[in-house]
Amino acid sequence: MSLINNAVSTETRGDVGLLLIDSPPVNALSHAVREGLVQGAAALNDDPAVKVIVLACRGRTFCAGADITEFGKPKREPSLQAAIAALEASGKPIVAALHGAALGGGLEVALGCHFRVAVPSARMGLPEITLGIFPGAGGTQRLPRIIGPEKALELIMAGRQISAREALALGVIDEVIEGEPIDAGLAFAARVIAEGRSATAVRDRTDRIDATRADPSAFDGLAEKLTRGRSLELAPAAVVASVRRSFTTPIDEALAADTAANAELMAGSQSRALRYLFFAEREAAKVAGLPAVVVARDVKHAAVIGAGTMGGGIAMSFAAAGVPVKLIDATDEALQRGIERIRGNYETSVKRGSLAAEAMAQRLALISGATDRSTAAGSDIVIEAVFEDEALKREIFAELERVCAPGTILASNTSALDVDAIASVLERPEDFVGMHFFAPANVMKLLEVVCAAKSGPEAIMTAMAVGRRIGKVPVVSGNCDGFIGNRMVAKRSAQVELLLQKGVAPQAVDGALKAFGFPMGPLAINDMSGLDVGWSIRKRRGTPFPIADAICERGWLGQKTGQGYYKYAPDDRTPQPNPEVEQLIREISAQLGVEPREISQAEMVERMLFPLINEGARILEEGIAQRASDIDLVWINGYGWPRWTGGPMFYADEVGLPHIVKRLEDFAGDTPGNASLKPAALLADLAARGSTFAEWQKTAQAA
Ligand code: 3H9
Repeated sequence: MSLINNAVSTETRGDVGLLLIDSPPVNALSHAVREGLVQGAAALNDDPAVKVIVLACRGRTFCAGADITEFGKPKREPSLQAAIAALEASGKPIVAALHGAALGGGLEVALGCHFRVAVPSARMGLPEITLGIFPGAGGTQRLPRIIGPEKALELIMAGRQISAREALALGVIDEVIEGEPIDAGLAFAARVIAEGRSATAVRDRTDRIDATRADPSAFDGLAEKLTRGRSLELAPAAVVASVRRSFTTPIDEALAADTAANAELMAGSQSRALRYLFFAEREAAKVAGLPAVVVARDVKHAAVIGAGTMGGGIAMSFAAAGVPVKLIDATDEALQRGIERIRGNYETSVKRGSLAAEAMAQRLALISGATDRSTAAGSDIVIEAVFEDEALKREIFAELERVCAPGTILASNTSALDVDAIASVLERPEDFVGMHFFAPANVMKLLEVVCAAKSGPEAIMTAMAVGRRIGKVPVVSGNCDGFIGNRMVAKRSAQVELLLQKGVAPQAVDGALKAFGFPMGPLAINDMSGLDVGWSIRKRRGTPFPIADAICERGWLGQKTGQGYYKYAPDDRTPQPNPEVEQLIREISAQLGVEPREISQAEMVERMLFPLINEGARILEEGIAQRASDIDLVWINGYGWPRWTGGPMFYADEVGLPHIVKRLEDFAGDTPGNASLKPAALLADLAARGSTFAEWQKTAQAA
């Protein structure tokens, strides 16, 4: 073995040269790897004994792409494009042998090779769009040349990963070979030599792009469809423009244009935000303050108490991850209703084509039903998802503790109750934890893992691990009214009510946040969930909202009653302006003596978002959230905050904390008595020091 540098080495096996990357944890294409690839390929080309080169990677994966930690830093040659060009120009054919994941730049490297083989478990894809950039190291030029521009566009726009089988069917790879990746590469290389196979560099192929060049109408139609509704994001249009260059522009010119376009995206705030979220998701898995080694308990069976919409959604999440789950409700009727609702959801997915009929059957087979809570015994985790009645929840947990073995995780899906009060009935409170799912629980990614005062490390880590296993993004929260997300949302709701009182129509309120990038406005969401939900919370808290309450008093409870803030035609969920509500708003504003005035969209956005950011700062001060980035994940995954702005705390840093403090003071000035608009001490302090939430987080983590 010859070491080229600390990341790349070469070996010879008979007449095959091995070019090996070994750069843990994921063989990202750091400067050392790029340099090693160029020098290693040159060394093997100079070796007269070598006829074919196999490029493979050590460790758990082929290559996770460009080294994201290098983005935003000064560029070092060779660039990834240049390293790939060197491989493609190799006088001896190179076979890329893929295992684990070949993602982004990792797949682009493989596309620069002359042949590609993969072990059956390998996955590949170009996920750059999820980082706000596009595969600018040739992925947008080479993938269309082997699978056609339309298929390439679909894969790159979705950032979707495909299996080795799908890659073979599409023509991304030449063969799927069982066994160790290096052996697979060597076996294929031996055949290349024996059969004297000639190799055409992908850049020189035109057979799959000729048809689109002659008639781009299918490509144009697809591009229009795939960018629809994404006009606020910069990367999708850049992907389309770049893939279009694959059939309109000579490749070297196209690659140069790609470099310039990608550099611009990479330097912009959208890509910065998306890269930040990539690391934030990994950081969120770490729970501060727990003993160094805590092993999550193995969850082989789960049970859910309560077969309502929430319980059913949670059960569906377990079934989707292949975990057998028992759904338990008090009566056979409630149970059957719950199971029928699940079946109905699956049937809709099958009709839409998003779920195969066999997968539906497999998932249904994993969901069993029972009416006796004692049948939860034998499950490794039991999640209670009954309605928000503290006495009932306590009774359920007392019984569960009696019937389940010590060590069974007992979790409550409460969104509104004090988890310490629920846990107070338990003799083993260390086994108890809150697991707050978001509706629809089978779809929404957010899971708040709520730590009660006595929740044990294993219960917390098991909830986090099981959450990830069932496809959620778990975030740790301390115990307080509303936990992280709903506590912050309450501050926005108060401002929404005030905007209505100032004479702004519901569609203008929602329009402002939609223009910011939220998929739905808060009032349309309230109509969808049912206005009685917030009404009962306001009554409990003693915080009346004159307009919202008046709407509820008239029996207008949202979509389910045909009108709420908006009107709805029968069987149509499209919100239509509601003149009756607009009249009601005028009447109540007049009674309250509020002078209606024009409010710009920018001001509405600030009025709705800055108070919730302020509450986020309080949540950090109190240690309810571990990190500012955890708060961002809550909003991105549970409340539709547009990903490309990074979440509320990242966005606050981008806007500048002094501006936020100033605007909060302005709003407090025209909203007397609203104490929550007073800038939080942490926010005021960071703003005064010219600091940011990101810097605060870095210092807190280092401490
Ligand atoms: C790109 O390629 C651009 C090009 O087109 C060129 C344009 C000009 N860089 O996820 P894990 C770290 S853009 C740096 O927990 P898993 C990660 O932070 C790139 N670091 O493991 C973590 O660190 P820590 C396109 C990276 O087994 C550790 O590795 N590629 C990178 O669950 C383990 O990661 C992508 O977007 C990276 N590229 O999943 C793929 N990737 O231990 C990104 C990972 O300190 N990566 N790290 O927390 C992934 O999707 C997953 O990491 C992967 C492994 C599936 C590979």
